[in-house]
Amino acid sequence: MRTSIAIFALLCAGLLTNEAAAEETKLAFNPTIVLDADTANEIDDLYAVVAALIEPSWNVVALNAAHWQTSHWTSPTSMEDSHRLNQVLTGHLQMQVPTKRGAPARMYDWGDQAQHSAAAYEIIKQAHNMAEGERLTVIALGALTNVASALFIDSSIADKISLFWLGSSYDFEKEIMGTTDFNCIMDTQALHYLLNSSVPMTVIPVNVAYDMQFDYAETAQRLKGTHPLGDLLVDRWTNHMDGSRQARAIWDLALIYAMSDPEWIETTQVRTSKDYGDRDITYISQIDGEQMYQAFFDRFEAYLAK
Ligand SMILES: [Ca+2]
Repeated sequence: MRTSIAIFALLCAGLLTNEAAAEETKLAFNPTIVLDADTANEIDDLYAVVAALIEPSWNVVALNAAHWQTSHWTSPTSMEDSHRLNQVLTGHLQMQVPTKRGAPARMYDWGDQAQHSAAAYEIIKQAHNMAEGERLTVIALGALTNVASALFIDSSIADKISLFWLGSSYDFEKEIMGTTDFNCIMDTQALHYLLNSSVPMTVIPVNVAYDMQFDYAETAQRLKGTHPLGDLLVDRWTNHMDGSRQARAIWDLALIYAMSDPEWIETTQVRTSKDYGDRDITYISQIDGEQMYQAFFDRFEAYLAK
């Protein structure tokens, strides 16, 4: 009798552990989404924007352009370049998603720190359009300028948005957050403004996103000739200033698939240090990069076949 009670207890414990694990990996968010991308910066944003736009369960209500003006290798018009490329992508997909210009540079250092852009005001508008108790999902794939500026202009949206972002690094063993990666340093004012806010944040750090690698030969073979958009995605890789790489992380896409396919990830709740907001963040701590990699081609082909 005692043995069966013990076995029953163990079974229950196992069940609870599994349930707890499932609960831990679940990323809850409203499918009403503003996507904010520094599309012209690298290669990965294009793949991520396409994946988000063709995700059938999502409703992308606006596609914002972000700058990377702080970088040493920026173009003179980084935000505008992203904006134009966003329009090219929606054009290829024949989608009427509104494209909004974001900040042309990082937030100001003092006074009215906000960059007053169409993208920032779009986030505010869409946040207030949400039903009572619902939060707009904001996915940021670059500098956080547009999101932080929206919050600076209208602090009431802290209760109306949830932020999902690729950025920072995190050492899960030593519990140390790093903020010297590209997306952090493009706007440290914006990063600290959001860390010190109550906006819920879910973050995929660059060291985790790195686990999804695309192979150039396979990417070209699967995409080239499928559609002008497939050609564009391959040409972007070839023509980028470091286009000679045979494999590369498609960073931003990892966040999109972490959200759409949470069974491929694990998450960890992190309490940031006092100098980084002293707040809770959901960190994506592991991904199944191979599943994500293959999913992109399968879903792109399925979308074109429709
Ligand atoms: Ca990006």
